[in-house]
Amino acid sequence: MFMSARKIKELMERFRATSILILCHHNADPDALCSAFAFSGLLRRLRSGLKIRIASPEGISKLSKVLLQYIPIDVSLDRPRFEEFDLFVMLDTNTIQQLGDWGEYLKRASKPLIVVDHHASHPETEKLATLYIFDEESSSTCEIVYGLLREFGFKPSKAEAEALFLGMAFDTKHFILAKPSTFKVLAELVDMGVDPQKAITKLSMPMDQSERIARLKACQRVRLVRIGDWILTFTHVGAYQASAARALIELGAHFSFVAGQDGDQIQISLRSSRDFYEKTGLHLGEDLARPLGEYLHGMGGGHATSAGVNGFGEFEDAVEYSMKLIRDKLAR
Ligand SMILES: [Mn+2]
Repeated sequence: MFMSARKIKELMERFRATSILILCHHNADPDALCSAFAFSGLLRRLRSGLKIRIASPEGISKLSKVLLQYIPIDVSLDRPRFEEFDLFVMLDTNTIQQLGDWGEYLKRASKPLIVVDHHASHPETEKLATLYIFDEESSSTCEIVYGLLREFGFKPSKAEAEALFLGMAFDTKHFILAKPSTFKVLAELVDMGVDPQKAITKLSMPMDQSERIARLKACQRVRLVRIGDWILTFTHVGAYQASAARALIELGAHFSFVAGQDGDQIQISLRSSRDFYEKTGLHLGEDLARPLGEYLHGMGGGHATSAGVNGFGEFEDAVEYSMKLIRDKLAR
């Protein structure tokens, strides 16, 4: 992290960047959206008159839409004309696959790319990025962006402070996953005028009827596998895979695998409990999602207890291969 701020400045100068495209991952969550907002503020402080566009492929999440009422952020959902920009920034996103088909446009434009992220780094992204700022220890991309603002000696505006607070609150599941460093940053943001109780209520949203049904259907179809004392769950559902995967962990599973199939395409959400990761050492992003993504001719990655895969293949086949990977890891 150290010296990252200077590298950003150097890069902007080296490429004489005057128009910058900031990209969030598809279905941008509050961390992606809020970090994009704060990062655009950082860039504007570095150089006046910059043309900055924030864009999110395949829309933004429902909760992010709610936050747009509070955060003055202009996010474009249409595919930008990549060739019009001279610098790209990718936030909270560790593979260009998470940009959907925009990833190809980004590659083809072959312009300098800054990646700021807190997910496990991906070798392909390492190759693509001109500057890769990642910190897997960080609670959120917002926390990293806050660190960058401070490295420059910039004080976030009230709106930026609030946005950063919301992104951090969201990614830490309302501070359950917060680290000591997170609380230090949060305290500073509160000093800047963020009302934590007011802010946090902006993140609660009633659950959709369709999400409830997807979660319950996923539960109904669960296949239970027990390995020693570990309870593993495998299931599939047409939508809300991530939500269903979380729900299964809340219900008591140590591990959940929820796939969604669309023709020959398959997307999989993986979650595990903290103790499962700590006692088995199985890192979902690295030990499971990445090799499974390769196996399915797609891409996978993520965190220790939360990861995702996009690829091609059949549910049964993906389950079988995952079981093999898990058994191998647990046997060690
Ligand atoms: Mn994040």
